[in-house]
Amino acid sequence: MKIAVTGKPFVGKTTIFRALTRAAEDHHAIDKPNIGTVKVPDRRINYLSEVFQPKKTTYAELIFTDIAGFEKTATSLEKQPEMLNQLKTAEALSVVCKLFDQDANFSPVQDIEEWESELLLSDLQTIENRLERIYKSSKGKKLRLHEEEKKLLLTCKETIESGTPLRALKLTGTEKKLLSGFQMLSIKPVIVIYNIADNWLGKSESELPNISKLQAYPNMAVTSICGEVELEIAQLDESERIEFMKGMDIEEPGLNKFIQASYGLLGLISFFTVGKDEVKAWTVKKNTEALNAAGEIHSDIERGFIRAEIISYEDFKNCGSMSEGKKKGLVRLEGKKYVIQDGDIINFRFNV
Ligand SMILES: Nc1nc2c(ncn2[C@@H]2O[C@H](COP(=O)(O)OP(=O)(O)OP(=O)(O)O)[C@@H](O)[C@H]2O)c(=O)[nH]1
Ligand SMILES: [Mg+2]
Repeated sequence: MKIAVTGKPFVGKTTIFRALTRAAEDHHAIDKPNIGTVKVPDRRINYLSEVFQPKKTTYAELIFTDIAGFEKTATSLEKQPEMLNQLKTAEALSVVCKLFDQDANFSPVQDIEEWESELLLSDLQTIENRLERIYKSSKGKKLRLHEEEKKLLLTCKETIESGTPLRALKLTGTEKKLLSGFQMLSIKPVIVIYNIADNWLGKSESELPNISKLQAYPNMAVTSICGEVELEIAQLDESERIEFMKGMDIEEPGLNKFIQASYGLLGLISFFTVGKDEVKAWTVKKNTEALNAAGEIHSDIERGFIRAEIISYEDFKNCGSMSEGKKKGLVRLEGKKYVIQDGDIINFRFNV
């Protein structure tokens, strides 16, 4: 799962990226993004690891990319294929807004609207290109598949022309599939990150200046971070970090909030496998069935699936051990069609 860190120039994207990935340097050139992997913090994994004392503990991961800022110019994205590619191949976009410069006049709502309008322009271009190709290739004939696609694309076009991102559309499964190949930008989930000054730390997003008018669309989350402080925290070692955070009255790094918000926004959940060798978090989309979850681990487990032994994290924590869970009848046997729940601890039985 890849999330692009985007926004206007000099708003703190690279600072936040470096804090996220604990990357020491800013490597990126204008046409080359920084790419980094980030562990998804999860207290449940910490606990399971304490209980099982495994040789290896593996957290879920997200990939972040940091690209150059983009300005408001009608053709900017189309003329920057590498940047456009980074945006198109990301599952979600985060947009950083500068709120740290005390002297400046903030206009985060306008910043986000301008940023969004770049996405809309790019999508409009994609749609127009495709419509033109359909007209050309059908040569006046009405092909059923093309008609469906055309109708959907025209709806998208209308939506965009009214200034609304495609995120706002209610689409059926088939329509989503039809659109997926185009990698439209304005349909991607968005996380707004307010990069705030450190004296705003601890205040809720609604108290920040000038942000009340932000249009709320579905699949949009808002969080605030102080990029500079986060980078400082990230560069400290474990013991110094705790001291520093105490001193600043911070309970948890703001980045954790952001990472967890991203995870939720992408509709992702975790299930766990446990044992002496490894305690591991696996990432699946909500509504994934047991058989597909098994396939995430290994195709053999999917192929030879017999059943899944499952205990929820909460039940496990209340019992303290697997054998106690079994005694109390909290370890369930589930079949292929069982829908995985966030926090399930699973042992797959299989035979190949
Ligand atoms: N005071 C303050 N300064 C910050 C904060 N975050 C970033 N900066 C400063 O803002 C400047 C730009 O930060 P970058 O992280 O390079 O911004 P960017 O968005 O990656 O910039 P481009 O990649 O050039 O578009 C740097 O001088 C940072 O030190 C913050 O939270 N507080
Ligand atoms: Mg940068």
